[in-house]
Amino acid sequence: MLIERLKQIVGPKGWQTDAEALEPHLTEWRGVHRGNALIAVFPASTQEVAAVVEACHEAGVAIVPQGGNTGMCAGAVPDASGSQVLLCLSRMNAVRSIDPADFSLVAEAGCILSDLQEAAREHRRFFPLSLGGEGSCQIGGNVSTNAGGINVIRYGTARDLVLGVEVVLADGTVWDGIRTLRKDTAGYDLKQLFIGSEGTLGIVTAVALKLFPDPGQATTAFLRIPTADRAVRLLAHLRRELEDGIQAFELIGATAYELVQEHIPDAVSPFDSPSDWYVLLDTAIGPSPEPLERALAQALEAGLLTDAVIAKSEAEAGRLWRLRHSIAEAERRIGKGLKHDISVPIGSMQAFIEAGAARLADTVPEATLVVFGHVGDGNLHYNVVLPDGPDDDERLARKETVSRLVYDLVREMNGSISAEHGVGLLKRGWLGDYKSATELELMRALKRALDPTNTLNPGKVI
Ligand code: FAD
Ligand code: 2HG
Ligand code: ZN
Repeated sequence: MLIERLKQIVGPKGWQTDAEALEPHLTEWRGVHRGNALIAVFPASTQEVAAVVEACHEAGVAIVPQGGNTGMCAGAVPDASGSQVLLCLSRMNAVRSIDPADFSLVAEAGCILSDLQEAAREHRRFFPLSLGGEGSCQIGGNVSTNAGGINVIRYGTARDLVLGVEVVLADGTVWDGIRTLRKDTAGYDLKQLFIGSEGTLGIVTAVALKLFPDPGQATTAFLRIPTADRAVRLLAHLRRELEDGIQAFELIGATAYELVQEHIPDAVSPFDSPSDWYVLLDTAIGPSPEPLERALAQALEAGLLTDAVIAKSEAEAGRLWRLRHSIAEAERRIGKGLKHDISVPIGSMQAFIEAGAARLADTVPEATLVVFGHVGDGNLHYNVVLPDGPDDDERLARKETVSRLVYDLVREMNGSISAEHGVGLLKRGWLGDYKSATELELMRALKRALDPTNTLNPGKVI
């Protein structure tokens, strides 16, 4: 019987069927979706993952891979049937090797992102992937969702940071694609198939990552700006003045900012009076804040900002970043808003914000807009919170209307309905409406080729 076989493969420490122990693995971060599982397995090695996958494949039972379960689109939770096997990577958390001279690191998929940042730092190297969930998300999950975060403007998304992957394929075969080569044009770049595929094409068991020279302590500034379009102009100005030394550049709308101050006890605004928009930025320009001060003074003169605070210490910078990184948590506390992690060309951002607000005010005047995001990447978190209420048919229809309105506008502006969180379960229904038939068929062909029996994370993405 499958359950007994799985227990044997992973040993006594490697499985759970107890309801209480399973609970945190069955609900996604916001509690919007809850599933059930036949069993959760916690393999300790690639060989164990391969044996688990082979056993499930032979038994015709589906597998849902789970990393830190911080994902925002219900990709890591099983369906409600109780017939799927949850495969958690948390015990595979070893750093296999760090090569400072090669600026690379090889780690198992279950390593927590902040632990990898620290491991790189110990060797005076920098691993730039950074996001609010970094204390609990795993590198396997980051790679499987092609995570973005705050440093994309300078270092790219997870995809840009991966040199190689080790993957267990749908029948249990292990593909050892761990390489630290910067150049390799021998055939298709297969690792790209698994990056961002949300566990539907293979289980990532290890990754080889790029490291960078340690840029040292960033200079952090928090700004009040009058309109969102100033953020785009300000970014262009700072990139020019600081020789592209901008490392992070985040836009925060007033509602998101107020939510944080209301719901996160230690998040305190550095400003005495409110603004419609704020920018939080990090620069990698060496220890002196002087070039940033000069560039900000010019921006003030040009009306691109109305006030600025530059952090005087690492602790102060940490407090400013806490304001930004707490937005998702603050929003979670007020309910289950409709999340739209969209992107549009940077030049269209202001038009998107204006048109979105106008259309939503017409259609759902009762909605609250929580807008923030990674401006430098053209990525906005355009979240719409409706007043509390039971999810009856009318409310569900209203939610659908809201998301369609947002996604239609995204399409009009040649954007994407998902810039960083992925599709998972929540956006699967939308993908068909916003991708071309050709793209969808290519995706299905890949899924059929790599997972013909639909063993890996069925019902997600496509
Ligand atoms: P999970 O949630 O466990 O899984 C995500 C998906 O990947 C699922 O489909 C799962 O099946 C699959 N998966 C997980 N591990 C593997 C594996 N080893 N092999 C194959 N498939 C796997 N995302 C951003 O991009 N940018 C942000 O700025 C950002 N900020 C966040 C802030 C907060 C506070 C939180 C809670 C989340 C944030 N996220 C952000 C969302 C999320 O995408 C990331 O947290 C992270 O990349 C998910 O990693 P995880 O280990 O938690 O994956
Ligand atoms: C962020 O940028 C995350 O903070 C979460 O991507 C976004 O909560 C959200 O909508
Ligand atoms: Zn984000």
